[in-house]
Amino acid sequence: MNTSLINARLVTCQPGYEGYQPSPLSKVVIKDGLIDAVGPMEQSIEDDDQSLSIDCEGKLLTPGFIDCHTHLIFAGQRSNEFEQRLNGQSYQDILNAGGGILSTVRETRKASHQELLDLALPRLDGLISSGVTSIEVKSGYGLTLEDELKMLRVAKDLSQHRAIKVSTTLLAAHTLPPEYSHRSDDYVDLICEEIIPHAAEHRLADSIDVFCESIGFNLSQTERIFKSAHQHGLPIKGHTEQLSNLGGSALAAKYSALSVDHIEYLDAIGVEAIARSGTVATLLPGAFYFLNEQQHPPIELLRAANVPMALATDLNPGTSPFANLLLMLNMGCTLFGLTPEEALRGVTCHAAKALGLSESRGQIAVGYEADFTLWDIQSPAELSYQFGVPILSSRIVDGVRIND
Ligand code: DI6
Ligand code: FE
Repeated sequence: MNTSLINARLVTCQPGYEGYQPSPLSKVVIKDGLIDAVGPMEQSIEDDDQSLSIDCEGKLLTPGFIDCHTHLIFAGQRSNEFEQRLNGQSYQDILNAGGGILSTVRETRKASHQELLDLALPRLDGLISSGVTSIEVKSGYGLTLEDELKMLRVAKDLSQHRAIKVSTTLLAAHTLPPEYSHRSDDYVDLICEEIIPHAAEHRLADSIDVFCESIGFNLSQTERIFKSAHQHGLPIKGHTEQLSNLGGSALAAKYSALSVDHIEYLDAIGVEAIARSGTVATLLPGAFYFLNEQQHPPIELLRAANVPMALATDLNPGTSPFANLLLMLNMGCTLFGLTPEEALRGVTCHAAKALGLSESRGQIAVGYEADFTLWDIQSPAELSYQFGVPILSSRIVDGVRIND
């Protein structure tokens, strides 16, 4: 049976001016979970007589929101470090003293699959309440073969419990685990020779990520991991230029990265490199805000080079404990100077591209997956403008209306 969404004002997020202008009252016909036809209400669109109709009552319908960068799976919390930072210690000091990412690694290693799932679901519900229908989830708090795969399995399991589509990313190269202290190349061997092959073989990862930073992995280690990813048929992403400019983004571009993320310290050469490779620039204003960073990502250069910009929560316990994608639209505009249109594209069409899904998600267009978010607002700028007002009307995933 078909489903029709009727009386919807569409913001399609297709390329071009029209993609941001709300349409007159329209109808979307859905067949087998895909968009089959789109047109104004008065135009007769061929659809099945038995079609089920969902009346959108003149509300605004966007593509389902996509949070393309999260670290949703972890145990414990780090409010103590938040206090330490406010008492004068830096994020790097805390990591060097064995805290930071490593304190979450200790907690996550101890937790079972079920415990990690139970901890993740309330956070996922936060994202869902901000209109999200697809998420990316990274590993990176296990740092052993077994614990990294455990995290990826929990991520895959989320869609058994909520109406959510999940892309998984292996981030074994998040930080050096204590057992490899002073042996970082040996840990990179483990990643390349065991963890990536296993994750690929068991289809647990859709992409491979590296934290390329002085407190993470250097350029030659990052390149080895990118090469191994490609050998196993997996695309790459990078946490690059977050705290300094190492050239990780240009390296990622050389390996046709889907996205480079954070990129506050990205320079003109890096922008040129990612523009050539068609890599998405993923902006993470939650981490910038929470760490009280001063260095802004090079928005003007990215615009001038026509680099697609995505926007995501980076939801994690250390640098962005925020389970709400609408907050990132507001922060993207207020902190980084994005326009509300750029912010909206950042969580729809460009977020889809950052996951390698630009042909199937992130736009309201024939042939695309029937994932939508229905909003009780008049203009799309309201998505970036207000925060905390309950504007979500409902989500539709694969053509099915979800009552969250
Ligand atoms: N950059 C970040 O902001 C997060 N990971 C990364 O590579 C931080 C993760 C954490 O502090 O737990
Ligand atoms: Fe991150």
